[in-house]
Amino acid sequence: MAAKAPIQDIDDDARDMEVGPPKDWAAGVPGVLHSMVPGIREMGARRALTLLTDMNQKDGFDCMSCAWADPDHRKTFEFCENGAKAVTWEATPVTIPTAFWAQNSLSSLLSKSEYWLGMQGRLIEPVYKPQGEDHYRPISWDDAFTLIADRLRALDSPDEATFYTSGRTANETAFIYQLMARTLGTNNLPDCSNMCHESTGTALGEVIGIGKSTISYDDFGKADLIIVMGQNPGTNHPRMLTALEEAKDNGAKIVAVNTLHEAGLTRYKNPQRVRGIIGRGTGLADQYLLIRAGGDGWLMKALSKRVLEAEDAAPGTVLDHAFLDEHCQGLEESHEHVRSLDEDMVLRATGLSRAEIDELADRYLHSERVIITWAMGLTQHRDAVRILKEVMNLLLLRGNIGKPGAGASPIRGHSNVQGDRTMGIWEQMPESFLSALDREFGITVPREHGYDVVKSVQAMREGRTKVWMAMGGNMVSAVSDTHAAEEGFRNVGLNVQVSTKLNRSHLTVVDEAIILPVLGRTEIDRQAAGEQSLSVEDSVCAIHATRGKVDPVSDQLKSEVSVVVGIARALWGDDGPIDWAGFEKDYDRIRDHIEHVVPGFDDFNARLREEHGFILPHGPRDSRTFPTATGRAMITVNELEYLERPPCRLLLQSMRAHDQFNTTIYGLDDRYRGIRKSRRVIFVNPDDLRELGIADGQIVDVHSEYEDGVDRVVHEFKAVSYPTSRGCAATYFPEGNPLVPLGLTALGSNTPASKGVVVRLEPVTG
Ligand SMILES: Nc1nc2c(c(=O)[nH]1)N[C@H]1C(S)=C(S)[C@@H](COP(=O)(O)OP(=O)(O)OC[C@H]3O[C@@H](n4cnc5c(=O)[nH]c(N)nc54)[C@H](O)[C@@H]3O)O[C@H]1N2
Ligand SMILES: Nc1nc2c(c(=O)[nH]1)N[C@H]1C(S)=C(S)[C@@H](COP(=O)(O)OP(=O)(O)OC[C@H]3O[C@@H](n4cnc5c(=O)[nH]c(N)nc54)[C@H](O)[C@@H]3O)O[C@H]1N2
Ligand SMILES: [Mo]
Repeated sequence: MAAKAPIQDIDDDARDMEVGPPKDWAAGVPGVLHSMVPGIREMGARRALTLLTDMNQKDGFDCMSCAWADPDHRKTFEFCENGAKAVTWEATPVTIPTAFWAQNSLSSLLSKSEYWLGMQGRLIEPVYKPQGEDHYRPISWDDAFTLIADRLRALDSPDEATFYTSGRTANETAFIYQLMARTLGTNNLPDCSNMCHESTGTALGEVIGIGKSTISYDDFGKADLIIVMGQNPGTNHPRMLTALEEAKDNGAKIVAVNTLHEAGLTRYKNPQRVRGIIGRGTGLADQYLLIRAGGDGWLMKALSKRVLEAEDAAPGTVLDHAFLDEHCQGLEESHEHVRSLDEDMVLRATGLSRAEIDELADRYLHSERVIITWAMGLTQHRDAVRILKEVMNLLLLRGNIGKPGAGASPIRGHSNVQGDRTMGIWEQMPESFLSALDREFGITVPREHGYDVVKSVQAMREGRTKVWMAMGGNMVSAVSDTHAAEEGFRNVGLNVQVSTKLNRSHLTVVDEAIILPVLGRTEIDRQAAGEQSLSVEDSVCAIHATRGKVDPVSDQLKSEVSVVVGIARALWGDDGPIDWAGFEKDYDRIRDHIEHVVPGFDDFNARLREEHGFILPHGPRDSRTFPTATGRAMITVNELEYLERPPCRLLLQSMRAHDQFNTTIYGLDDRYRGIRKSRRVIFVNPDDLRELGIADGQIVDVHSEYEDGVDRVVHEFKAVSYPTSRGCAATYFPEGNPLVPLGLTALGSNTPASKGVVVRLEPVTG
């Protein structure tokens, strides 16, 4: 195979950083060219073309780069620059040779960057690190399964084992994985969603009875107003820009609410249109609100207040009375509460002017169909759940739920994070699901809630976790408080990582560890009954098949399904109530069980084979039926928190650069923000820099401050003057994670509050 892994690591030194002006547009020709070149160079033209033309197509595979929905009318190239990077990264022909493990000790690998680790190529053989040794070495699949089963059997309690899932895992795998954990007897099923849209699930669950988006793909084209909050689609959901452009063509207005100016929200050059190639592209945001961190709940409340005042001025004409009377509860209490909202507090908490808020209120009042979309800028705050309940309050007042062109649209991150939850990956699945499992398999699964991500780190640190297993992901780098997390991981007896590529979660191990290499989305999965398809659920509850298209990079790889089955059979043999071996032969059998356990999956196998798959039922979206305790949507009263910023401190968020997928780093550039050759940047408003006496470009240490008094610090970052809102700074994740205290989490959802950390900058001299 032609390509070689890099021998040199890339040295990320803030002093090498080149800083140019941020761009005011996203995508377009450079985007697509950037996306094609590395793929073709590394994989060879044929493999690259097969993959890029099969991506997100019927009969093809689902792109793993985000959970954006597929339109019914797909284009030949239904992918974006970052999707192409994700595919290239996975489908690379570079593999890690057996000699690598003897040549590289764990201690030496720990000094390498995530970039270098990922660039070593695909993991292709199971490896094992015995206690007391500093090297992994090859182990057979059977020995690995037996060893894992032995350690699990030896536990004093099944709750000493924890089973993590990252959101790339397909529905079928997720279903049998949670079944294995629960058959063993634990609900310890943390997942990346705990760090992602958990706040969304909590808030929407309370308000409308279901934690998922209330819109379908076509609603974007029917909306009058789309408010995009706390989200950077130009980098993280690039295909969403096409939907926004189409909405604009149909007359919609777009408002961006963000702590930063993001290129992709300003202007879009569509690579599939002539206008995008040669023209200026489409201006996207009609109004851009540069909000103070964590201020979004206050903004929503201020808008609700204006809606209620408009109703007072012209009774019966502003609120959607028919909807409120028939479907909602709590309007009066909320009305009372919002009426007394302190406008000065609103201005302080949002950093916006009254005129800006009035303008958005006016837009809202004059739009019949409004969609509000959001992502991590809203969910990763201490007050996230209340912020999202205020989003819902605003939508409910004018009936913007369950009608065409309107609704709440959380945009999910990992490509199947939503589906994993539907399949039971959650430490607190409801009784209805657990009893359905019992009935279907003739077992009794535990009822006590298990650990989420933050609780599982706490359990590891306290020595309560003996076996840690991860179906994908890189939790040690993804979770907050990196050093605390590393300490926890080093306490675990056996660490089992099911992975495609090497990352730091394989290295922060002390006792025993095993890496099990698996097929990726792009690769053909051959089992006894023939080539297998899997299924995924996107952000708008659409279920469709995904099927690998190229030969696996090695014939030693197993599918994720085979890995779960291998461990389950080593634990329980073939005589128990569950036919594990049958699951592996033919994934249709897994789907038959899903059909019996999970509502909405009737006739699963047949419908999955239909052209576009199918959409899961959703009461609020389909018929304005709300599966809450009262059967009504809840308008709620929320006392919002004001995110304090002590003098000479900044509110820090950690977010994604353009050249990364979560903890996977593709390169050191962040093209749209004008940053090249280093990721060690902290973006600061020019007025804050002046006030702090720090020069643009100065090298600083960043310390976070939290009530536990621990000094959390990252060293030698370059302070760069940038259009962020006053007092609000930004850095990248995972580099910023050591600054986020483990205990700083969203109330109600326990999501690390990685978008609202109080920090101080200390200039580095010399
Ligand atoms: N290429 C690529 N695609 C991805 C990913 C990736 O890493 N790379 N990750 C995937 C995953 S798992 C996820 S969850 C999504 C994440 O998608 P995003 O949520 O877009 O990801 P972030 O980079 O965290 O961006 C957060 C945005 O919120 C803004 N923000 C921060 N704080 C606030 C605030 O208080 N209020 C407001 N209004 N805005 C705020 C930030 O400036 C930034 O624009 O993307 C998915 N897609
Ligand atoms: N400070 C800060 N922290 C954050 C965030 C933030 O915005 N700021 N965002 C949070 C969010 S939204 C999320 S979702 C989490 C992400 O947390 P995770 O999902 O745990 O992390 P990833 O980086 O997506 O995982 C990458 C690894 O997954 C493995 N992998 C890739 N493809 C496959 C596959 O097909 N199968 C298997 N088995 N393994 C595979 C590879 O080994 C790769 O190294 O991070 C969270 N952490
Ligand atoms: Mo995410």
